[in-house]
This record gives sequence, structure tokens and C-alpha cells, in this order.
Amino acid sequence: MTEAKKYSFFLGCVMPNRFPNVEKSIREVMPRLGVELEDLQGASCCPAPGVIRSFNEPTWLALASRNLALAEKAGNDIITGCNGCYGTFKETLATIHEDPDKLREVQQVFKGMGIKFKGEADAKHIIEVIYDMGPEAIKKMVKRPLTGLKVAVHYGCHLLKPSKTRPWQQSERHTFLDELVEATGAESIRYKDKYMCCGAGGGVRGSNVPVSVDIAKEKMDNMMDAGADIIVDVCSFCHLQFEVSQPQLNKELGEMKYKIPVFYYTQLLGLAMGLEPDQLGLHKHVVSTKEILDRILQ
Ligand code: 9S8
Ligand code: 9S8
Ligand code: COM
Repeated sequence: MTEAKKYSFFLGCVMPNRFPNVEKSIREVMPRLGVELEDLQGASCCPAPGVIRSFNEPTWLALASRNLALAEKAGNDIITGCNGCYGTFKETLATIHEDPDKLREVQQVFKGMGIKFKGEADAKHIIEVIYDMGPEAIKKMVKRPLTGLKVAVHYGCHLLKPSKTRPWQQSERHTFLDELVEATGAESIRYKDKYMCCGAGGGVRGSNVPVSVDIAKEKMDNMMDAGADIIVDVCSFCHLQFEVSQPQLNKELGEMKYKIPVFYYTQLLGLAMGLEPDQLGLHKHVVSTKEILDRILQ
């Protein structure tokens, strides 16, 4: 392993408050891949791209720039495990780099606050940093191949779109997450509308729960039709949606129809690397992981 690359770890709101188990899996796995995570002290909400930006763009831009300025001061790029936070930072950087007036507006807000900001720190998604190492390198770290496990990957929207401000070389039919899942020995299955939204983002979950859950239901029905054992996601908010919508749907139906365990990618990779479920927070899930863990660990 080459020398550890250090990043400022941006948690966002959902992960530390609702899914500290996912945060733990990231903190366990990333250093083992040679990635050092330094806490970003004093960070605020990113703020959420599909919500705050829709109401007030200058406020969104200034708050996002403040978080980026903290990383800039620490001398690191930001790393995040949430698609929404990633979207906010990528688009903030694109905005200030394309339009110097916007950068000056933000600097004007920061005047007298002692905040220096040039827009020099970049933002990376955890899955981007892992993919940059290459699926082959990941394969070499696998001690417990997850053979026979059928995975429905969920990319989420903000990781991929708008594609002109994202690092992927293509705009449609991405395969990087499928490749990283297959590197663990598991099978990434084909299912209908794989690239569709989970239904949570853009304020939908917050403002209209029935519509939001209905979209999640459609996605999960497609996953189940294709024989998925588990869902793998890479976004705190998508993770919330799949975890929380399943018991909600079961309650409405009066039966336990929806029970697909929801793994964040570092939980899947950690298991394949031979870490224990407890180290990866896998016993703390809303939708039980017991059956699938018994199968994997037998
Ligand atoms: S921070 Fe506040 S609400 Fe959230 S998790 Fe991701 S997007 Fe950014
Ligand atoms: S999908 Fe559509 S907007 Fe989003 S990225 Fe995370 S939450 Fe689920
Ligand atoms: C979803 C973020 S990851 S937002 O709700 O669209 O802002």
C-alpha cells in the first residue's frame, strides 16, 4: 500500500445522526485501504442540494463554500459518503470556478468573518476514491469472497448527475459500483430501472411521504423481482429511504413483505475483507441483517 492519502471527512447530517453504524464502517474500512480520514471540525450541513438550493441559491453557495473553506484551511480535499453532500460540493466548485463573480460574492459574505476561501479544495465521494484504486486492487484485499450473494446496487441521483460536473467518463449506464461489488465476489444483478431515484431526495421524503415511499416501493419491487438478496447503496439519504420505507410498507400491508437488508458499500467491502459484522455496524440495522449474515458467515 502506498503512503496514506489524507482527506477531511465530511459527515453531513444524516450519517452521524441516523446511521452511525455506516459511519463506523467507513472509519474501519478506509484506513485499511490507505485513506486517512481527518474530521472536519466546525462543519455545518452541506447544505442539501435538492432542498436549500431550491429555496435560496446564494445562501446555499455561501454555506457550502464555508465548509469547503474549512477543508482548504486544513490543507485537504473533502471526502464524503453522501451523494447529496457530494452534489452540493461538486456544483459549488463548478459554480465558483466558472463564474468569478460568484466567488467574489461569497468572499464578500466572508469579509470580516476571518474566513479565507479560494475554492482550492476538491470534493470526492468515498466510492470515487475506492474506484480510483481500481477493482483489481480491491479484489486483492478480499479474504472472505461473497460468492453467491445477489446484490441490487443503487447509485442514487446526485452521484451521477448533472454529469458535466461529475468525474465519470460517461453519463448513462454506469458500471463502477457494479464492478466494485463484483470485486468482493458477489454478483451485481440486472434489474429494471436501476438508475432510477430512490424517491427520497429533492425534499420529497420530507414533504410527501406517501409519494416518496411509493417510489421506493417500485424500486424495491424491481429488485425483488430480479432475486436480490441485499441492496447496496452509497448515499446516507438513499440508505435512510430503503431502511425506513420497508417497515413502513409492511405496516400498511399487514405482512412482512419487504425485508431486503440494506448495506452501505463499505459494509459489504469490510465483510469481504474479513472484518466482523460488529466492526461494520451490521447488527444495528433497521431491516434485519441476521439471516443474510448467518448465510455469509456459515
Ligand atoms: S448535509 Fe445536512 S441534510 Fe445532508 S446528509 Fe447529505 S445532504 Fe449534505
Ligand atoms: S436518489 Fe434521487 S435524489 Fe437521491 S442521491 Fe441519495 S437520495 Fe436516493
Ligand atoms: C439527497 C439530497 S441525497 S437532496 O434531498 O436532494 O438535497
